[in-house]
Amino acid sequence: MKTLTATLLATVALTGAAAAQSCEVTLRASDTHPEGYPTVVAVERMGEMLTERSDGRICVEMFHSAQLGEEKDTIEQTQLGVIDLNRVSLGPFNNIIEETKVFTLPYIFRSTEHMHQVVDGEIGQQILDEFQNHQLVGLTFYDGGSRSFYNSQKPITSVDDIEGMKFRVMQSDVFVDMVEALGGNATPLPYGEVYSSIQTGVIDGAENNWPSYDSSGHYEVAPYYTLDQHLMVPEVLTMSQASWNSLSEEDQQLIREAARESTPIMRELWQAREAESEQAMRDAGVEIVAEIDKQPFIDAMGPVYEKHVTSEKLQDLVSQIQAVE
Ligand code: GTR
Repeated sequence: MKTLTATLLATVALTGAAAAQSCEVTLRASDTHPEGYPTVVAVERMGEMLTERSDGRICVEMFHSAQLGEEKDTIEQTQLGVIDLNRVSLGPFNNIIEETKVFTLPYIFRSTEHMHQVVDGEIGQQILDEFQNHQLVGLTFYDGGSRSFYNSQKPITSVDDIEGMKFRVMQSDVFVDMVEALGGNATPLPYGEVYSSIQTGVIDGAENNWPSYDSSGHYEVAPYYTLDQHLMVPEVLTMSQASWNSLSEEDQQLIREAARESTPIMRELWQAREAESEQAMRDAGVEIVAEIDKQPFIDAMGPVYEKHVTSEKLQDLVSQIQAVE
């Protein structure tokens, strides 16, 4: 009996060890958002698909909540191969991959549907392909909703109210120029520094979508939110080219497919989360300016386009995006 139990235990232990060891490849994934956020869940689901389809050989280990650093730093780490998978906004790529600017221009997308048509089509693929020239592999796009201004001072009801106000922007010159074109002052800062910077009055506010405004707690220190929806910045799932090159073509294909399949999952989660967060913000007592004339905001963006859409390549991409129905 004793021997049998011992044998059984040994077998269980062995199976356990084998299961733990069967992940031949563990991809370290980074995200600035907390557990349960749509981008985090989508990459975790992608990991489950990969593990299943590779018979347990490939696993994804998620480091959420900026555990591996702020986006600008994690991008560098991904280029170096320290981080394997990185889900980031396209914004911080602007200063590295010029072509990404076209998807981050203010009011470039007319609607979520327009953005989906563009990023899911040929233009989206062209932008993903650009990552290859920067030690990265562009896998798929996720939604980032519409971004609007919020601040600690007053309800913004027109462009004139922005005059002289200080806003944090993502680390990209496009967004610095965007705020300046509206008469404000822009401070590029990592996401993780926004809360305390508003709290201490270093900046008056920032801009983001409902779920980020909610999950970051920024609404606690900046309770005025104006739905001017100046940006719709897609998010992107990237992989380190160094990690990519270490895999077989079959495994690369598995990753490409699972990444692509994670996009509709993300979008469904996103839609629900956007509505939930908007409601949570209303319940928390945020003062929302929902009725705002966007035309003066749109009209003010001319200089941003002039300054950033300079090469023929970018001009052509912008025209192509605008032509998509
Ligand atoms: C969020 C986005 C993040 C990050 C953040 C920011 O909407 O999902 O990836 O870019 O905005 O403002 O830094």
